[in-house]
Amino acid sequence: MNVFQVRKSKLTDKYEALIVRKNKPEELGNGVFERYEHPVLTAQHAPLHWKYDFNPETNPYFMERIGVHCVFNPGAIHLNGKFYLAARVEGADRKSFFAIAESDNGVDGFRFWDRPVVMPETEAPDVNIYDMRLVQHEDGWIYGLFCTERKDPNAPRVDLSSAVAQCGIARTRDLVAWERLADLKTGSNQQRNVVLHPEFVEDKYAFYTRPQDGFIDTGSGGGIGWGLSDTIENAVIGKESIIEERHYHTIKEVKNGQGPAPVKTDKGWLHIAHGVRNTAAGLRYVLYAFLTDLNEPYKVTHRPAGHLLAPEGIERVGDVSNVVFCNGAVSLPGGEVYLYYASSDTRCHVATSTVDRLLDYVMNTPEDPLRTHACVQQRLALIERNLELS
Ligand code: M1P
Repeated sequence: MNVFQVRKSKLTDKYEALIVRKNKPEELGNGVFERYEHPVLTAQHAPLHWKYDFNPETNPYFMERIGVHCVFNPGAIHLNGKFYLAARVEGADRKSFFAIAESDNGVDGFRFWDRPVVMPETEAPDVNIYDMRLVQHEDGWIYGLFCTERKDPNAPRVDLSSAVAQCGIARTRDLVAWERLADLKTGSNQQRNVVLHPEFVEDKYAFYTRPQDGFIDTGSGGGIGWGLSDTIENAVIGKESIIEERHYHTIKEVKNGQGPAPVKTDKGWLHIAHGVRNTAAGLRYVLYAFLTDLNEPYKVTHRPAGHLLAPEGIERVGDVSNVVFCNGAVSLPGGEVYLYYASSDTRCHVATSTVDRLLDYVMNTPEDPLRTHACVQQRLALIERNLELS
């Protein structure tokens, strides 16, 4: 066999072994959720035919022609008995695109479809698109809301980093054919982490937003926002109110953002979000949870202190280290919940739990009293109760 044949055959075997690899839950977690031994999607899950030229005449060394750098921040949905992730695939050229990976059980066996998503452009073409939130809306469509990024036209000529981020909207019935709608209009210069609420509120489409002054800094954008729009085809939010604020010396002091669309439970809407704090080593992203009222989803009813899930072990290392980020979750009719999160802008993981356990967590974890002395009192109360029992 020549180089081409040997390399192609070995790489194909390695790829297949990765796809069929089983994934085991951790033995003893924290009781709230289980992490899993392996990531569910990585750059190595990108099919070989996305990267290599399969023609021995034009690629005698079986070299990668168009590399895939990382696979992260997936949207998630459960359809017809299968789990689908709309992953953010970043090419070696730094452009992100969406691609659908499918699994029967949601924890392993994720395999990308043969072709990535072809997302139509608007009249102002996106330079980059990422972080899709998939939502099955009660109007019957599946929506994908994502960040659309274009170069900032007002940046000085020498500044080739500044961008304008806004919310792109597309809809589909099958995750294959996508209809692009107009980008969301709000009063904010920049938007990221915009999520469609799955039900109408006051007969309107409802959005969680994250207004920000600059591309990175939220500035006066004080947290997770909320707004309504009469239509989805040309969605416009007139009044945007902050419903979940960031706060000094907490896990969300620098910024926060809604994760996937919230899960409906009989106690309220269960939200997973990310919170960002500053450290000497840079920004640290963790996941946290909160509950909002069933009829008024913009009213937070329970706010457990601190993080739900923080980067651990290998999760702490990657392209943007010390980051966990979640924009996809699946909740099944039996109450099982699958949280898809990415670590360090590099790979995708799953954590499993149930609606009951997550509700117990959000409703019975005390709120952050925001001062050390009060935190010690809170912990002492637990200690005293436990000592009496032992
Ligand atoms: O690099 C961490 C994350 O940064 C951004 O999130 P946010 O707008 O909340 O800071 C996004 O670019 C996200 O994709 C990325 O994972």
